[in-house]
Amino acid sequence: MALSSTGSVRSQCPYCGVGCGLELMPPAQPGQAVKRDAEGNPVWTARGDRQHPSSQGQVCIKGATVGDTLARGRLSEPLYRSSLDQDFQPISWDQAFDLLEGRIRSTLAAKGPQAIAMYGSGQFHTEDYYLAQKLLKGALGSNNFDANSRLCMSSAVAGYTRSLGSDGPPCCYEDLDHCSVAFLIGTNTAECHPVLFQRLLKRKKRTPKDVTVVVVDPRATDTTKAADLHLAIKPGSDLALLHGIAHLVIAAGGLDADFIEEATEGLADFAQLVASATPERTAELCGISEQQLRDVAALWARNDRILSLWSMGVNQRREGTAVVCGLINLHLLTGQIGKQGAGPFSLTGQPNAMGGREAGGLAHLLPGYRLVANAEHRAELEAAWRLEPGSIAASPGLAAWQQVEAMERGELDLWWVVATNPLVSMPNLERVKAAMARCPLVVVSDAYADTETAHYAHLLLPASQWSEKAGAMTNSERRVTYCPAYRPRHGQSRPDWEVFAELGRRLGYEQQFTYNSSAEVYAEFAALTAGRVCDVSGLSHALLDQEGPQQWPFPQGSIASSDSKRLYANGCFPTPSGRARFVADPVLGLAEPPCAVYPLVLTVGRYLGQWHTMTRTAKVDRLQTMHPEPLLEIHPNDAKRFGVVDGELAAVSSRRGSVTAKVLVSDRIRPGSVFLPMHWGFSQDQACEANVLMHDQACPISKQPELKATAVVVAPAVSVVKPLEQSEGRLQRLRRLFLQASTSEKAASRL
Ligand SMILES: Nc1nc2c(c(=O)[nH]1)N[C@H]1C(S)=C(S)[C@@H](COP(=O)(O)OP(=O)(O)OC[C@H]3O[C@@H](n4cnc5c(=O)[nH]c(N)nc54)[C@H](O)[C@@H]3O)O[C@H]1N2
Ligand SMILES: Nc1nc2c(c(=O)[nH]1)N[C@H]1C(S)=C(S)[C@@H](COP(=O)(O)OP(=O)(O)OC[C@H]3O[C@@H](n4cnc5c(=O)[nH]c(N)nc54)[C@H](O)[C@@H]3O)O[C@H]1N2
Ligand code: SF4
Ligand SMILES: [Mo]
Repeated sequence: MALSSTGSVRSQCPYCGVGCGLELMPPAQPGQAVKRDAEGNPVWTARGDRQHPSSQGQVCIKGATVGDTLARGRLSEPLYRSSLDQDFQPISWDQAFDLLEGRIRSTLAAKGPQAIAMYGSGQFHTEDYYLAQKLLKGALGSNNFDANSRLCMSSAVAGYTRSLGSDGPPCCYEDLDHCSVAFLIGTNTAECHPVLFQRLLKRKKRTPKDVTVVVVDPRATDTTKAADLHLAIKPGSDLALLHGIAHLVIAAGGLDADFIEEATEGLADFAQLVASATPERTAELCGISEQQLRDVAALWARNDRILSLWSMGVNQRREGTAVVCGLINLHLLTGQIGKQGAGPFSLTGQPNAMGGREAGGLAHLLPGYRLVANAEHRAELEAAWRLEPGSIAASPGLAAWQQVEAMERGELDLWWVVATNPLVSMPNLERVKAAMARCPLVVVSDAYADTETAHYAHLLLPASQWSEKAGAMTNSERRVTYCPAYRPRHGQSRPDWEVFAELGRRLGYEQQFTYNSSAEVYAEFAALTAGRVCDVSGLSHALLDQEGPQQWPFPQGSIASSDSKRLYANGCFPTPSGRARFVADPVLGLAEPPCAVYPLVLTVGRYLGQWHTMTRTAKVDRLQTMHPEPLLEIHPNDAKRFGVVDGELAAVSSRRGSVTAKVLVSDRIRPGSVFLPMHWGFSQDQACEANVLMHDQACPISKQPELKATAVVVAPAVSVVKPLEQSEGRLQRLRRLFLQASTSEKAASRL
């Protein structure tokens, strides 16, 4: 690990997919008292790393306060209970491994590998991801590894693959400095990718005429404040909008005929489809004026460096893949790809969801952007992993929601949840709880003790987290950063990759899982990417540590900081024909449109200062002060119609359940839509389980659930309904146990 003269270290921020560089300063600085958190644990201070090319010294409030989150409330030792109505008891790691090994062996014998599943996370390091694939898909022969990226990036993965032949965002952050139009669709960049947003905002302020900012979002957000044009479309009407824009671009002759001729296929079918997407029809479907539509289409037809940025407003949709392809269609139509300042740029959610895709971390993937369904790909990995031919099953495993359905049917005997908190983040939560309660062994590996999912687990495994384990992460612009272990491991916690490796050895794969360090794991993974789109075969922990973060492709023999800024600059795409494809999908709209009983569309998203299920951000006082509670955003007309009052409680109900939240009346949201944050799960004091309300319908191609829209009704709430009254006994017991554990740990974790 490269140490500076002040003892500071460099890493990548472990929150969002911008992947800013952080410089971490040790708790003891010369002439100053040791900095400690509220529990007395020493705290490393974070600031922006000026040497990191992606963020150039910038950070947001989450990155800046990450040091405060690392020691408090941690899970310190393995805990076990044989049934959910019992208390957890501490056990040793040895006992935990015996239990896991025994149950895996008996499950394999009784039901076969398909009865085992792991649900992982874009917050893994690449090494964790890679060994999880080797263990599940290789050693156990179960492709049932999926990650929370299924709820996040899988429509982007599917859309890129369908349109361009492979996953892989073709753009880079520098494109924000060069684009003439920034087309932001379904992204609240200001709150969710703040450092990128600030970069765009700075440019916009400096030279307002150089860049036109378009934001497509049913809500006015902090992002729309920077917009020249805000299209507050009806929720779920994005594909209609994109087709409507294509119609006008074609009508205006704004096509890039040379690019289309040389580098694409399928225009005829697409043009035929969008011929009916007339401006009148589009404006009507989207709930915007025809003039607004024409203004935006004129920007596309001008054919001048268009960068589109998107995230969950697009991906989390029953037609998520179709919307991604619809957006890429516009880039193909206008030749806006592979050039400086142009391209379809998916903003990644989590810090290493990109690395996860590279490592094959979804149920249909294998490491190196390979596919489970491809016999050659399977054979390549079986050979590399020294496994018998045929060891890797030929069909994709269970995707996230399918894992829940399999538990419901009693088909899963072991569900292992690692680095994600599905009892806040999955849709249709009551169904997930009931399904988990049926599963004979639920294992949860987490850094923290008090996650909602732990309440439905039998075995809790303490994970060493970022800062305590060395590994690599890839950010949205394909840049890989080495993240060193700069703090001691908490209590008995272990890095996830180490746990997977030990289990692999115990299951009889001694040769395949013997590693002395995560650097060896990375080296093995990197070699497997040679010749693939995501080639990182020239990277190693040592190179990244010495030379700093690097973008891929980075084949063996590459020189550090070589130009890998953009993919497809030569107009050649990794499809069989070498051409990118126009995709002609008809418009479907929302899976659960509003109706007479549930007349509003609820959308669920994020606040700037909270991270997902708050296991980390709830531990930072500044962030709690910023967002002390969840608020139901509702338009004044709707507030009046449903009789709810600003600052008072409302009940929000869908076909699946009900939650209460304080009302925020605001004309920033479209009439007919309401918004709730996703963050407050049932164990928070201000619990508001938004995902109890959400349906589980998913995009048939990407299998990504429509977490952005469900039909609800709102009414004044007469009293505060205390969430999950009945599970309070268990909740309190868990808290007590974890409090005991964290007190004893405090002393141990002092430097
Ligand atoms: N502060 C913070 N930052 C984060 C995270 C966090 O938890 N907190 N999480 C990270 C992760 S994993 C992710 S995936 C990203 C998510 O980043 P974003 O996708 O930017 O965040 P969201 O708030 O989920 O949703 C974005 C916007 O989609 C809009 N939307 C809803 N329905 C529609 C629709 O039908 N069409 C369109 N066009 N827009 C719609 C919502 O109004 C919302 O403003 O953020 C990352 N960054
Ligand atoms: N309605 C609705 N639902 C949503 C969304 C939405 O926009 N709307 N967004 C979806 C999206 S995009 C996402 S990404 C998900 C996020 O949802 P989750 O993945 O459930 O959220 P996190 O709180 O990030 O959970 C990560 C967990 O990993 C733990 N952890 C951190 N580091 C480590 C480690 O190194 N090892 C281990 N073992 N554990 C660790 C943390 O303590 C935490 O419990 O939510 C999804 N759910
Ligand atoms: S923008 Fe994202 S990566 Fe950068 S500091 Fe904030 S949370 Fe971390
Ligand atoms: Mo995400």
